[in-house]
Amino acid sequence: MLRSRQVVLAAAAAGAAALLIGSTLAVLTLRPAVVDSDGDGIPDSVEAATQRTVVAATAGDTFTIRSRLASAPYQDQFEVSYQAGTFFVTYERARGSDSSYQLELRNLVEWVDRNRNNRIDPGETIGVGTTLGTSAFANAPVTKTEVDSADGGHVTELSIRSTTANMTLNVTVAERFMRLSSTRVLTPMEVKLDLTVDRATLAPGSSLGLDVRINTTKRIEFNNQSWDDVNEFAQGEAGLNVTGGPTTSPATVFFSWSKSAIADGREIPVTYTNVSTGDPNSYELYLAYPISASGSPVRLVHDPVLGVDSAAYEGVVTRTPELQGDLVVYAASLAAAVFLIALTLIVADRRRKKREE
Ligand SMILES: [Ca+2]
Ligand SMILES: [Ca+2]
Ligand SMILES: [Ca+2]
Repeated sequence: MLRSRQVVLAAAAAGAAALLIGSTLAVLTLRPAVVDSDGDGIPDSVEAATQRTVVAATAGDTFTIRSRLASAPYQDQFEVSYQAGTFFVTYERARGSDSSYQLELRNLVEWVDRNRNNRIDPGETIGVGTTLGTSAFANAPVTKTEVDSADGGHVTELSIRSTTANMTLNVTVAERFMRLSSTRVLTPMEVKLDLTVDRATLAPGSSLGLDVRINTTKRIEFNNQSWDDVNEFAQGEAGLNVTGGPTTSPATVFFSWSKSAIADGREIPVTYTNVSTGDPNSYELYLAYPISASGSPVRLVHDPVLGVDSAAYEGVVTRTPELQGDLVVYAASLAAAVFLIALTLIVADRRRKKREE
């Protein structure tokens, strides 16, 4: 008697296990296949929902990039403009919150790392450095190139060569996601800035640094990890967020940079120091390129990014209807499994009672 009951229970347990495995497999196989036509790692569905329309205009030493979401339901527009060495980033959300900052490339500095912490600390800059801003970029024309990427989005490239200081700024903005390297995907919510300094002459033993001034009336926060890094579009990036509006619907724009750069073909670490200017709406940022120069000219390439934390993008990735559908299937399978176990046990129990009678 006991034996047959154990057999029935074992059978019921086996059946339930089979159902659980089956339902899990169903969840896995019912999930629609993720299609990534251009192979950049971003599914077609996400690319289509976040595709933007970019309009870039240039005039003399200025440019304006307007980027807005191509399709409803989210309204989302940001703008990156530039004039003679200074960038302006603005983002307005549909319900009124907004954020912005102004960023000026001020100086190339020469520094000696006296306390050996790899960062530029107060008192470590030497000499007069090289003035950037309008001194190097006024009347330096902006040239524009437009290309189509493999996925059908437009890619705009703007290039500026400084009149002094041997600096080149290459600006790239794309309407759809674009893979740049194995570790970097350019998102449609940002503008990439390739910054090249050619033949910087430094005193032996000193390093190169970039002095950047950020002006904003919004809240600023420096982070050791950038938005792109957190969202796995980049690796090893630091940055700053500038946030305006209420905490329930904040608007955030960012400036971020890779924590490594290339100096004369060699990878070097990049660190930053945020120095107070005395003005509450103004921040001095030093990006440090520790190279310990040998006396011969140095070529440096670094690639910061100006972008927005897009509410529309968050909306698209958090909706994920496929996953919700899968959860319904999974919950239904589990309920069916529990129901069958209960039914088996009841039936077995009744049979046992009958036999006992
Ligand atoms: Ca793709
Ligand atoms: Ca230092
Ligand atoms: Ca793409």
